[in-house]
Amino acid sequence: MTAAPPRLPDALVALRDRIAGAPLGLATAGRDDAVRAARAVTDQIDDYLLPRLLDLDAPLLTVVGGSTGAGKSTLVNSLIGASVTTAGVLRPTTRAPVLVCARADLPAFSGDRVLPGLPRVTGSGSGPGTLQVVPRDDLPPGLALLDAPDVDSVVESNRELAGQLLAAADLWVFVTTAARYADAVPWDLLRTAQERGTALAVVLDRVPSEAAGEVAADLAGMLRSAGLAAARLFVIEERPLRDGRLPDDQVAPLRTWLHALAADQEARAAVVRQTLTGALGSLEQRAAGIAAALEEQVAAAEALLDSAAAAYTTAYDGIDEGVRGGTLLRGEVLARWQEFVGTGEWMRSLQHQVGRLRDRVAAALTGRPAPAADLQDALENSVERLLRAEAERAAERTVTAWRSLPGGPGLLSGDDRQLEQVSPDFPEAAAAQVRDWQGTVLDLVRSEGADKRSRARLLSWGVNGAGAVVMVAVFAQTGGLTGGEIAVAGGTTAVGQRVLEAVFGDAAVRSLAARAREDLQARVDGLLRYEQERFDARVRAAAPPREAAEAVRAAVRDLDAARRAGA
Ligand SMILES: Nc1nc2c(ncn2[C@@H]2O[C@H](COP(=O)(O)OP(=O)(O)OP(=O)(O)O)[C@@H](O)[C@H]2O)c(=O)[nH]1
Ligand SMILES: [Mg+2]
Repeated sequence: MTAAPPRLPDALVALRDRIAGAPLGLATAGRDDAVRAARAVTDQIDDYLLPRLLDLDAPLLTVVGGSTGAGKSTLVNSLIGASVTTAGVLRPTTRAPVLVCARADLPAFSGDRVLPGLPRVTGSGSGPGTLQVVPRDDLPPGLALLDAPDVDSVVESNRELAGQLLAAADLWVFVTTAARYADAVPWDLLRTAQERGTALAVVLDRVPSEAAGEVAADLAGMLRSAGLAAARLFVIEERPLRDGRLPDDQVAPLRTWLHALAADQEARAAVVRQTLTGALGSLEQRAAGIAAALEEQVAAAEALLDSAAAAYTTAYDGIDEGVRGGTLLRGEVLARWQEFVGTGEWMRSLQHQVGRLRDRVAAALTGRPAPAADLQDALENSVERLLRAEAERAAERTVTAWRSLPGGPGLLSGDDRQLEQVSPDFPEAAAAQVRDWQGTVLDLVRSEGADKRSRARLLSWGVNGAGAVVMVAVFAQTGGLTGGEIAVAGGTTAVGQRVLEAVFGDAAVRSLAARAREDLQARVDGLLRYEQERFDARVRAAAPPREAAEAVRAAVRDLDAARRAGA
């Protein structure tokens, strides 16, 4: 048995929460559109759909919207017959919307039933971000008029607010003028109205009387080709204003139409149903667009994470190769090693005389502790340098890759210089890890030498010296050196191994070196993970979770089920 479909309001709340909760933080190609769409959907659910569904009989909210300076405020004042909203010569004049309703309808609009994000103010002087509510006895109950800011404003917040208000309308009264009825932005909104089936009336304002017929016919033709033939068209001719208001004969037809709508409960309900059905129906496609953008973000996030992971895996491999391949034994380390066991010549001549060599090493270790410490220091520096160089290269590679990946540049902006380097505490952390590793190696040597026979030898050699030899053995596991270095380092390996084998036996040496290498690998892994995490964290903070798109789609399916169950 399947669960009962959710109630429509619950399904809407769930969809709203899914969409609002999904971050679209990566600057992918579809991001800006998706952010706008997400905002529009969540706003329309809160501002219009939920309040309307919860009270189907609430007064009709008629939003007067349209081009900048088209005369929207003048029209509202003229319809009421009083100056309830400010008209003016400066653009834009209307920044905070003004809602005019019958006194009896005041409770329907004074709370946060519709447009809950806009705090209500009464009286004049309302600032941006508020909704001024004006009760009037001369407006019939059942109908409210909202004077909106300009849809094509130079002020972005005005444009956004105008769009939000239109989405909250039961009925749009769209005001344009003879001069600008073909402008692009208003037509984008009219197309939206068509797509959503919003109830619509169009006012062609400020028409020179001699051109009224021609312009009205042209606009009517445009409305027809846009699929908006059902929209009522009202033509208002350009006349001198009286008290800032239009002559009554020009506004009478629109006023009569609106008042008739207010008086006819069935007609009003039909308008509500039309807009409501259209808005609900539009959600599926709008949400699908958002889900696609979420998927695009998830894919982009994966590519970004993959490129960071690849760069740091390369670093890990590079370090491992450096550790096993003997490259660490060059230069300073090699010099200290030779100092540690004696001269290179001595080493070569004694390669096959392990017993004597052991004695010699023992003497060196007990008599001169300094070379063991020097060798350890040299090893430490050399390992640190390798770690740092590889970590730095990984950071550079990641930054370079991100520059050309979708969403990448946005994550780098600001401090990519710093990201291109190792993190500030890396050198210290790496040094600490290498030192700790050396400590671990010494512990391994100590515990390996726990049986009586080896302990005696070990004690005569000193743990530090034996540890240093294990470390050298770790670094010379597979050789891999070229040219003249082979002889020296090969000898080094041989000597290192033989010295140790003489103490512990060869199986023990192999296992010691293997464990020492594993321990170092784990430390390197930890260090690099920390470095990589700087990149991963940015992606995680910006990108939606993998399941976000499916969650939106599931919410749409639930909404669909709720609509069908309610129908
Ligand atoms: N002569 C004449 N002037 C008009 C008419 N309609 C509006 N105006 C003037 O045009 C200017 C703009 O009118 P508003 O009503 O403020 O226009 P609006 O569409 O509300 O403007 P915004 O709120 O800025 O988008 C004002 O100075 C009005 O007095 C008209 O029909 N005839
Ligand atoms: Mg205005």
